[in-house]
Amino acid sequence: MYRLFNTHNIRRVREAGGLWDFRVENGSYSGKLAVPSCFEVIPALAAYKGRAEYRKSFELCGNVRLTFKGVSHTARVFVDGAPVCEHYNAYTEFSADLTLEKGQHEIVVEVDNSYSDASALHVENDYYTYGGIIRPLLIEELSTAVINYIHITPRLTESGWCATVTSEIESKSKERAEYTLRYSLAGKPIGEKKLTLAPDEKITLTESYSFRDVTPYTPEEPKLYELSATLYDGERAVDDLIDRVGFREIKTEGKKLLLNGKPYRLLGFNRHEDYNSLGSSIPLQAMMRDLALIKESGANSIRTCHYPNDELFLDLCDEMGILVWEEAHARGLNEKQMSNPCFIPQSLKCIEEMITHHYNHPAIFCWGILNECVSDTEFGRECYITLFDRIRSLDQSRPRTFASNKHFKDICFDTEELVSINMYPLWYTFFETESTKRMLDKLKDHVEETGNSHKPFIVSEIGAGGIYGYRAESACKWSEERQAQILDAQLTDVLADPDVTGVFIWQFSDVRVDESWFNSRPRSMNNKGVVDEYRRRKLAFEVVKRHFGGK
Ligand code: ADA
Repeated sequence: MYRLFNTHNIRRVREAGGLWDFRVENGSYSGKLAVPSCFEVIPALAAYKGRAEYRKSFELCGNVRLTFKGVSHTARVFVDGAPVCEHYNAYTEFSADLTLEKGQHEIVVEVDNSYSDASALHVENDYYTYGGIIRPLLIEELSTAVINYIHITPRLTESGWCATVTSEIESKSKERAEYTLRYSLAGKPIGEKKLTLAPDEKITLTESYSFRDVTPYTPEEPKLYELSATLYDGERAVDDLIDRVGFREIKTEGKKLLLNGKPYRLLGFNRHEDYNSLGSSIPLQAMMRDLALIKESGANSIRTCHYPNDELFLDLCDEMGILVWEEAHARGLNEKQMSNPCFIPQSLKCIEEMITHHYNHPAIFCWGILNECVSDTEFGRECYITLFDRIRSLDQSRPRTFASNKHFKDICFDTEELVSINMYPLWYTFFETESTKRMLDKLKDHVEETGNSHKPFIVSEIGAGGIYGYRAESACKWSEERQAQILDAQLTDVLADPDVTGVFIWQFSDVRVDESWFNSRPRSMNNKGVVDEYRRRKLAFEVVKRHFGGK
């Protein structure tokens, strides 16, 4: 399963899952491997870093699109021995279009999860880069033209809801042809457009429609509508694409974040895609388990630290009314790493793929970039501006932000619509350790000095470590008791401050990290979860539930 709803009635799409022939370059394993999955599910490969190869044959014919929802972290794809595409970054979708004679065709996917100068975003880090075809792979049968995406931007006007609908249509034919594109919402026709495509031409069409009698999307009532686009050649339907829309608007008004005009306070978690021995390839039932716990805690939002998430998870957030800060891939990169010539191109590509494929999710309320990167130098500032400009060129409907740890030296608060700050008072000794309130007040004063106190202010990370099952009367650091005490004190001060628009606890669950982080990460894990990697609750879970009003 790759979406929670049917995305096509005309286009034939099948999942190319199941068992593939698989081997790793160093010869330590060859056999079968499930797609999707991380290759770390094979015990012998639990710490494997390097190249691996998947191989499987399929009956294919005509215009075919191979759509990869996620390959970690570099993919090189071959069909019948010929290279067809390659892609960098584990967390965004990519595809390859082919025209094939009818018959058996062998697909080979070469995967690499090792670190090198060719990888500016997947680096040794405080989360783990797993390996493999971690998300679904689709085989799509195309006709003479294809609808690549439909983007829907709802807007509330005096006379009710309307929406701009932008579609990208691509010719897969060597002939010039005329088509009709028909839209419908929840099965009701809403409009059509005539178009002509030259051979191999790609065009975008934008229309506005009004929707008088729709129910707004709110977290309390997350009403979703299926919007479908169908492409006709005469009266013959040649392609279609169905996506979902929620009629909601995100705006800021001073320090407030407005959802459909009403102030909304974010009570959230940072959540990595890491599910104990399944790694970053998480099935629907495990996503459900996380969201059930998150909902039970009283949280109403999630930050996808530090990369775009699986769209199946975003579908669930849409359905459950859990708002999402989705983030382009980057964590804690220094000036040398941001000077890697691959850094800007790989970051821009990640942003383009993230927004192109996730644009319609009503749960996504903002786009984030460059977590704790270099936002305190002119060089770094240019990078933030370059990436934020690309976001704005792709989406004018959502605010932008980045989580800063440069605090009193940060010079980029003016480049974003939401000011977000990571802070760990009472945990890390280099922070103000007596009082979260004092630390918060100092940070807000600095934001005011930089002329950005008129914007919503979010505590994008706050928390402490606690090792599941380690109980100590001393309540020493790494005990569950101390983690619960610190989170209690932090949340008391943060939530008592009316200037704080939202808070995201670091973090939902314990996650694996690169071994180079072992000295500050017992078990080579980031142990700041309120549940451990098996989703077993720590004492801190009940503390969060009390502060977030969980039931
Ligand atoms: C930073 C970083 C997180 C994590 C956290 C921690 O704020 O953004 O990814 O590393 O610190 O656990 O210290």
